[in-house]
Amino acid sequence: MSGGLYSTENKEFDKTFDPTKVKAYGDTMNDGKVQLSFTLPLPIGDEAKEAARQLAMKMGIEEPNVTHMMDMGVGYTFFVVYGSCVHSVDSTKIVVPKVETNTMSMEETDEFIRKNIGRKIVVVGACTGTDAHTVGIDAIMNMKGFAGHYGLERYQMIEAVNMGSQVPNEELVAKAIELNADAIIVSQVVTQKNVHIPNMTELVEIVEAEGLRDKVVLVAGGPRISHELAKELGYDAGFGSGTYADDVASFIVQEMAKRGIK
Ligand code: B12
Repeated sequence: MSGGLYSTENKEFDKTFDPTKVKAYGDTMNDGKVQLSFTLPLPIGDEAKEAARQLAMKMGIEEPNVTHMMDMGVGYTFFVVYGSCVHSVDSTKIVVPKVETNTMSMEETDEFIRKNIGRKIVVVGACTGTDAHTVGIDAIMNMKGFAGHYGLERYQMIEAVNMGSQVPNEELVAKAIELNADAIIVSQVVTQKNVHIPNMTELVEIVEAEGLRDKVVLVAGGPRISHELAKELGYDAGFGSGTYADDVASFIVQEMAKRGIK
């Protein structure tokens, strides 16, 4: 076998590699070596260090070595622990739902729109709810884009409207209606206590209540947003870390073409 997730390439020196029982790699195959960091709500000292060691053992770390501890103040201590994790994963059984799109360059997407839709498309985006993180949605929408990939504002055939952060779902949908948007794109970065779930759900409900669901392509993104989660919540696609405008633009225009939207 060669290539892909189960590749045995470059493992000819160690015949003990088993794709059905993959363990963490330190410096020899299957040694299970991992490093983890966490904070305990305990004051720094030998007892806190021992608590960190015991907790690591309960996590399946054999012979844990507390290599670093730091006083975080007011009775909290930060730890770095090194050890051998006993657990393994069967990499042959892994299935990750992904957005199925042929990612095109900005020029190819513009050309695709000219050929298949015949007019500029309108994309409205925001980071919604109480979420104040603007960098993700800016990376996708702003002219300069992210990591050498221009944002949607740079596309000749896309009218991109970035509403910024902390935008209520009602306002986002109202703007989409006002501009006759073809796509609504949403950023969610804060996922503490699953705050993104009701917020993302509310948007879908408003879009449906306005009778827009078949008309707009609905996309969500953020570091902890998976395609699977977005689909579950009623979106057409979800994009995680490392997404570029190219991925989103390609998805939107191909989805529009699939639905026959002109
Ligand atoms: C910068 C930052 C802030 C800044 C934000 C400034 C700003 N204008 O954006 C400030 C200081 C305001 C801030 C505040 C808070 N933050 Co903050 N913040 C960060 C930090 C350090 C970087 C985020 C970032 O800019 N990433 C860079 C961008 C490019 O990456 P990205 O967002 O993942 O975007 C990419 C993809 O996810 C995707 N994507 C994102 N959005 C979209 C949308 C669409 C449509 C698509 C297709 C793709 C897409 O494409 C992007 C490019 O590839 C992260 C930690 C980290 N290192 O990630 C914490 C982090 C996100 N913050 C966090 C927290 C908890 C907060 C606060 C709640 C802290 C507090 N207790 O007050 C507040 C929340 C305020 C609020 N109301 O939202 C946590 C979130 C934890 C969680 N699981 O929810 C993090 C992870 C830090 C941590 N480890 O605890 N934060």
